[in-house]
Amino acid sequence: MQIPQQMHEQYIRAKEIIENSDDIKVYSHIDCDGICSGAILSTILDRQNKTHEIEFVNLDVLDDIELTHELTIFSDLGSGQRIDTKAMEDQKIIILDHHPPLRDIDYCKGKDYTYLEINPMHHGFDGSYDVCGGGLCYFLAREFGYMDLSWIGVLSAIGDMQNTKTGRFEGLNRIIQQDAIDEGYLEVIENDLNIYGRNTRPLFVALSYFSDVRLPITNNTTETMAILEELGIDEKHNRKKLNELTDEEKGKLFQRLVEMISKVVPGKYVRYIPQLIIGDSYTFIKEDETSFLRDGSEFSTAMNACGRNHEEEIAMEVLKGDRIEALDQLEAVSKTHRYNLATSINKVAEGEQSAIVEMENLQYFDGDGIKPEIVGTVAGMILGYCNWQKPVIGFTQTDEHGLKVSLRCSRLLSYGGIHFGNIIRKIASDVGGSGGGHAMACGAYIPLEKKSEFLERFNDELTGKLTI
Ligand SMILES: [Mn+2]
Repeated sequence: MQIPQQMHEQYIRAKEIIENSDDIKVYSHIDCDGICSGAILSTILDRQNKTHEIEFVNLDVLDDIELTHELTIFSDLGSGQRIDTKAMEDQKIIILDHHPPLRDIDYCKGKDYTYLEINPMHHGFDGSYDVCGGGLCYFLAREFGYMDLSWIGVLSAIGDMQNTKTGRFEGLNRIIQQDAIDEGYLEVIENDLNIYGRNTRPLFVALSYFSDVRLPITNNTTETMAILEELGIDEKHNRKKLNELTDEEKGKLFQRLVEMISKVVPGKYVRYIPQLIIGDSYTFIKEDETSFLRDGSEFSTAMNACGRNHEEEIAMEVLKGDRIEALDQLEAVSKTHRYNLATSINKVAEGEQSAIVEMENLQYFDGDGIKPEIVGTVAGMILGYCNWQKPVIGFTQTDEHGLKVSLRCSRLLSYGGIHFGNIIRKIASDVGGSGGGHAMACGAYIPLEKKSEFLERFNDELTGKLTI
């Protein structure tokens, strides 16, 4: 795998533009991918002695934005927004984005300002699986010779769920992964047993969060302990973490999970079972053995926690190398985040009466009082309490007139071919809102009074699509 010639030429051009600019502003997205993008760009600019400003934003503030600097760089966003309507002569714009582009590759021609958009979709790649924002920024770093930033590119791709379809990286992501291995930052174990919490959670706890399918072990640590003891993996006074298991122990646990899942999934899904529990694992080997930064998934969760709590600067400082003050702050943010999630889940699923309402083809809950930033994560965790064969939708009010909608579903549904990101985009726009996202994790903003209409249309849209 190589960067195509035309794309590489764009990077050479981007490097020149940066070298010839002094007053630089970066806009990046507020999630793990966007934060990684910002950290990579900021490191490049620091090393080039370029003063710069970074702002992490939501997509909605970018349309018709005033450009205030000589050079404005947009990372992990920009391709889908009208960011250059107010561009003045001699201003410069660089976009590094993997989302569907509004403009084609020749758009830059004949403009009186400099416009350079690097988007993998202009070069025949898939922005969901081949490369994401952080990866695109890393290729710029690579052009400057900064291969040591490759691990941040890998982290961005994990955070962006680029590996969900096959359990491994594909396309341009393979280049980034290889650089990170060659530079001594990354170890990849292919087809590893993949259960979230590898480095920080006792395995019996990690297993109890299994929610793609409702199993006897889901939310049941008594059961997970019993199984681990029976398999000879754990003893009462010696509870292990996943990273402490031998290959043989991982094999036994894999077998048992496959048996359990096979009993409850319809035939159509049986062939996808291994994908639920097997995938490449990513270890950042320069991080401390016991740190949550050592495992790619756990590190990316911490980055997302910062985004959801508007603490992107802390996340960026950790990425840029601060392992003292910023790391303490990062732990504090993660802790608050976990506490907020737990209280929200308690409210929705564990109270006297479950707040989950089931319709024919979907289920939903009203997340009254749940912050819009975390309603999606809550929906994902709620899956373990409801019917995995239907998506779960969470609502929460953003202001007097607006509703944030978040959808999560079992990975099995998306492996089965359904893409909820596309469905939610359509239904949201039908009711006067906007939305989009991944196959199994997506969201929308809709007018408050359109909630029932949204639910009805969504439910109708799914008729026949979830048949098993
Ligand atoms: Mn992204």
